[in-house]
This record gives sequence, C-alpha cells and structure tokens, in this order.
Amino acid sequence: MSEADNAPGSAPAFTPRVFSGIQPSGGLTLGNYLGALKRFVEKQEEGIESIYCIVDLHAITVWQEPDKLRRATREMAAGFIAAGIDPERSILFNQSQVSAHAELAWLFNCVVRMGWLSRMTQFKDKAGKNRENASAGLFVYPSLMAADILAYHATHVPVGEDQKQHLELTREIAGKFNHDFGVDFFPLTEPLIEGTATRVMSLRDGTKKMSKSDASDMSRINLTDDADTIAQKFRKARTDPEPLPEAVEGLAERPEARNLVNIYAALADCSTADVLAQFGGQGFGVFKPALADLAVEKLSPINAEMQRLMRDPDEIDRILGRGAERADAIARPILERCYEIMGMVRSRPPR
Ligand code: AQP
Repeated sequence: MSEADNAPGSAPAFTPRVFSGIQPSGGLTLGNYLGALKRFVEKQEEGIESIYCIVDLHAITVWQEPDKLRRATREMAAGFIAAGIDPERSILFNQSQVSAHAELAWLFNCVVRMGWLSRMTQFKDKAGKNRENASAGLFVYPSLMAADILAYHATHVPVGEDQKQHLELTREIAGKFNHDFGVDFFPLTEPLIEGTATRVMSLRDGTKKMSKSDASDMSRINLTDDADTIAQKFRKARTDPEPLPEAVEGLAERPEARNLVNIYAALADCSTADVLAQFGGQGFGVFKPALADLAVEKLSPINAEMQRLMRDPDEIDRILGRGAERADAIARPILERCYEIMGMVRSRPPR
C-alpha cells in the first residue's frame, strides 16, 4: 500500500521499492559503476522493484552543451543496459520525461529550509568560491533529489558515500512534510551504502573522489576506455614507493594504495583482506598490471555492449520513452495526492 497516506500514528507500510539516478554530466566512470550501477543490478537481481533514472534535470544545474547532454543521456542509458539493467524488469528513463519530478521538487522547495540547503557540502564544493554566480538550481538540487525518490515512495536508495548527506536531507523533508500536514504519506527512505567501493577515489589524488567532470581524464577510468587506456591509467596512477601491506590496517595512512586495493576488491567481488592475502608484500609493479587486467576483463564486455547499443539511438530513445510512461504511472497519483494534502484544488479532467 505504498500510495496510501496513513493517518498519523498508524504504522505505515510501504512496499519495498528501489530508486536511484545518475547525472548525464559526462561519461560513466568506474566510480559510478562500482558505487552505483553494479549495485543497481544486484538490487534488480534480488527481485526488488527498481526504478533507475538518468537525471538530466540535475545535470543542467551546471552548464551543459545541449548536443553533448543528449549524447551523454543516450550513452548512459546504454551503460545501464550494458551493465545488466533489464529495461523490462526495471524501469529505466530520463528524468525530464516525467514532469512529476520537477513539480514535486517545487512543492519541496516550499518545505525545505534555506538553512538545511546551506549545509550541503556538495553545493559548497561545486559552487566553490564563486557562489554568487552558481545557478539557483545547484542550491536547490537536494529538493529535486528528494522529489526523485519520494515521487515513487522509494524505500531504499543505493548510492555512493558522497550522496549520504543528500539522503539525510530527503528524510528530513519527508519527515517535515508528514509532520506539517499530519500524515505518514512519505516514507523515511534508507540509503544503501554498501561494499568496498562506496567512494572510489581519483587516480591522481587519493583524497579526491573519482568524478566524471574532473578536468583530468587520467584521474578516472571511463566505461568507454579501451584496454590500452585502462592499463595506461592504472600504470600512471599515483601511488607510494612501499609494497602493499599484509593487513588492512596497513592501508590506513595510504589513500592511493587503499583506493587501488578497494577497486580490485570491488571488481573481484572479494574483501580488501582477500586482496592483501594475495598481494601483501608485493610492489605496485606487480599489483597495477594485475588490477588493469581485472578491470579490462570486467569492463570490456560492458564497453563493447555500450558501443553496440549506441549504434541504434532510436531504440535507446524508445526504451527511455517507455520507461518514462511506466514511471509516470507510479509518480503521478502520488504527486496528485500530495497536491491534495497541501490544499490545492485538483478539478481538471484526467488527460
Ligand atoms: N567516485 C565514486 N565512488 C563511488 N560512487 C560514486 N558515485 C559517483 N562517483 C562515485 C555514485 O554514482 C551515482 C551517480 O552520481 P552522479 O553522477 O549523480 O553524481 P556525482 O556523485 O556528483 O558523480 P560525479 O561523477 O562526481 O559527477 P559530476 O562530476 O557531474 O559531479 C551516485 O550514487 C554516486 O554516489
């Protein structure tokens, strides 16, 4: 009964439903793959209803060249499918095709407090020193993210570590809405931040997140990189001169080494300790080529499938359009109920 607005005090029962999104603000990185995509596929395989969204409205909070945005959106859809998202079993679409996201975001802009938004570290990081010149959209980004999730009454959101603060804000918005209107209408969504690669770091700086919009292409592995490029990027990845430690504690003060070991563990589906049991005591001259081989083995089939899918952009658009229709069928009634709860007259005949 996920669409019910329970009376306050009664125990709300929300059907388990997963939602998550990725911005088409560039190509998919290994960070997006390990921190998000790979785990989206796991959720799908667990049989939980899953909704995955290419969040183009989020991407335009910073400047996007229209042609590049269109291409990145299709490429990302190809990446989702190539990584294992089945658009029949899961719902896959781009955000701007379901207007409930933008509408609910406006309602949430009137619920969220300026002080809450001001605390968001992602805004501070992305706006940098030139805050006056940042788009207003970048500031209210978390309202839109809350709308993405709550328009589906999603109960679980698999994300990387960097999104934890936004998920907490989503819970605060849901809680304030429920409290202000005396309902238990929105669930308090749980973030799912799991695995050894919840924060994949830059290959050039182990203290910075690997990011698709980093100026240096050498800082990241792109899912579209060929085998030689992957090998070269790992070979040139910044490390220290020490051999790998035998125990996990030995990685504590070594961010670059820790990052590469975590990436290996996530790709091999094993623990950091397992990786060190195999490579502890060995230098990067041995470990980096082994890591490159593993990455090529796991990523090459995805890359090849993405390229195949990208040869038929009409088919990708058809998949996204169909996904948007299915998403709209869930989100629209939730949004309508939300308008009613807030006191809006809704008398237009249904389209
Ligand atoms: N380095 C990362 N390690 C683990 N998870 C990551 N994610 C992103 N980078 C890493 C996860 O991928 C999902 C989609 O993220 P996003 O594209 O919506 O935005 P982002 O987190 O801001 O990613 P980028 O690559 O840094 O994009 P830009 O450069 O455009 O800002 C999220 O679940 C995120 O946690």
